[in-house]
Amino acid sequence: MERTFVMVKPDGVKRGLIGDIVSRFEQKGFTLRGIKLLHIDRPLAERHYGEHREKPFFGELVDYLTSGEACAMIWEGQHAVANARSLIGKTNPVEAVPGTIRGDFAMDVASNVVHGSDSPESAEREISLFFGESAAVYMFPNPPITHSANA
Ligand code: IDP
Repeated sequence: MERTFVMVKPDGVKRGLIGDIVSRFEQKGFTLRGIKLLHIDRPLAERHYGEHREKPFFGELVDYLTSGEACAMIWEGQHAVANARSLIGKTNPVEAVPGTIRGDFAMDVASNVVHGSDSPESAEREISLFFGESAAVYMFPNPPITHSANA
């Protein structure tokens, strides 16, 4: 079984798309292993998109990612990385086929609603970047995490 890292970016959260996106992953057959809402700070955004540091749109990309809350998720399944990328669609929504998340919900490459890891290695790097130690907890829901009123 493979895991991938998926994130509803701030424009997707603001537009109320978390539910629809989670639903598409569930319907496809993925298993949800971790989910959290967070406000990404600039150092985390810069690390996450480090490979794009030299690109002309890097500043705009970091502004975008830090502009509001994002929803970070770990999804597990067969060929999780490739299956997630096909659900998400092409980077540029102009090229993303209708039926994909970007094809259905986005118009502009600078606000394309969702992120999905591009390789199993990136997925593991991004999972530890966003979930840290807790990734292991989320990975093995047995025994489940219990929250006690006394904790
Ligand atoms: P991906 O998100 O489909 O893996 P990448 O090429 O890794 O695509 O780009 C990362 C993110 O950078 C994109 O999802 C998009 O938000 C942003 N981006 C890519 N190209 C441009 C651009 O030309 N202008 C503004 N933002 C861009």
